[in-house]
Amino acid sequence: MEKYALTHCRICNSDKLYNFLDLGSMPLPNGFLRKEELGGHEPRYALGTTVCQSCWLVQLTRVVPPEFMFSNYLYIPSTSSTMLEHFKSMAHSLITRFQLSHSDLVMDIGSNDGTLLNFFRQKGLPVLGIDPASNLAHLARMKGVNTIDALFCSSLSTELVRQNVRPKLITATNVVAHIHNVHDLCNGVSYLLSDEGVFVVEFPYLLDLLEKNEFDTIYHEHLSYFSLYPLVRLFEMRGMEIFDFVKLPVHGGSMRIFVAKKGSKHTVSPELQECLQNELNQKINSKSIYDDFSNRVQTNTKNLIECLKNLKAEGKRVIGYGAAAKGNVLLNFCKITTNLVEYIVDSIPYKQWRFTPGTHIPIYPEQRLEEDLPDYILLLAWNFQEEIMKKQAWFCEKGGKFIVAIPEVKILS
Ligand code: JHZ
Repeated sequence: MEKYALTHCRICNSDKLYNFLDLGSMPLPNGFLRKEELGGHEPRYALGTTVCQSCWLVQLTRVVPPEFMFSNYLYIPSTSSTMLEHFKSMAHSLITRFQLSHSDLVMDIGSNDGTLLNFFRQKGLPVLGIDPASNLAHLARMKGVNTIDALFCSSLSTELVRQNVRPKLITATNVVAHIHNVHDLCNGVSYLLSDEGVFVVEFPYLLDLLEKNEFDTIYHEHLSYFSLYPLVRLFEMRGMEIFDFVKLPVHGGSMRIFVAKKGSKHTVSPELQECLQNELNQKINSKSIYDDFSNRVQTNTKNLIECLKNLKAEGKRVIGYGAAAKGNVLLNFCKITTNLVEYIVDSIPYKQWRFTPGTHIPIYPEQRLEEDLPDYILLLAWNFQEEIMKKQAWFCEKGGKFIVAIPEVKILS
């Protein structure tokens, strides 16, 4: 058996898996390297996608153990004003919608540096974060956000209940896709949650990923790519139900779902059925939607390589913006190294002065751009296009141009 191979769907256990886009083998996309690590061995892991032909959950064909990826994690959403605003409005709208009071505990799974919980804390609510990355848990505690550094699982939940921890609200933003045993997650949440409590989950939405060719968001950390259809089945299997959802613009198109224990007071939104029907109308339950996506990805990436090669031939200088994990997928898949992109600028101090995994492109602070003035910027963090282009408006004023590769190659000035 191939190492880490997925043999059965993680939701419905079916073995009827249909493989579609194969991105080859590449290093972990958050595996940034220090200069002294450059000559060393860099482990690579296969990256392929498959869809379950029973519940239609899209998932990776291999499951890299979480401890390889999350014990010292470099992803911090709070460095972006878009995400800060997003988390602030999320906290405030949840407090209002569920009439949370000062005695209601809010728990966040995958709490990162505590940014989301801090907005609840500032409104006087007790909070508890759970995150396996001890570097991030430390940052959260410095903000006053009580955090346990551990992977969330049902045994942790049993321990917390023993200590009388009963959250009224549990949040999980961009983390459920990281979890292999989603049944254990649901068991843990259901056991912990107070009877009328709500579990709020945010994830990049599969239909957006497919429609907008966001193939670079497919990487080892993201084991699942959710639509509502398989999630309804998952929660039903665990005695819970989705009662509402909201579509969100973040991360290229996301979905926020509201989940409660079956039989709770929360009424199911009539729009839920419409959304499920729309997913079926879009044919998420057919092989063709996945094959078409795969073909578009091959064409678009070929176009990007050609565009960069042409610019190079014209003597133009191209750099990258945002050493995002997704950017590393794009660079590795297209085999773009310093031959086509000289360096990358990024605002996160942890990433600066390191090198991109696999492609070994150096990463510098954003200020480098002002001192250097290249001709083109390849926008690797395309999900922050508006924020970045606004911040660097001077670059276009001086004649510089941006290249975006998703949904398809375009030059912006
Ligand atoms: P960003 C993460 O993916 C990881 P990534 C994770 N696995 C997940 O699920 C998804 O998000 C949703 C930089 N930047 O946030 C910062 C600037 O330099 O899209 C980041 O390195 N200047 C949890 O890694 C990168 O861009 C700026 O002004 O793909 C963006 O990475 C801004 C706004 C960002 O996540």
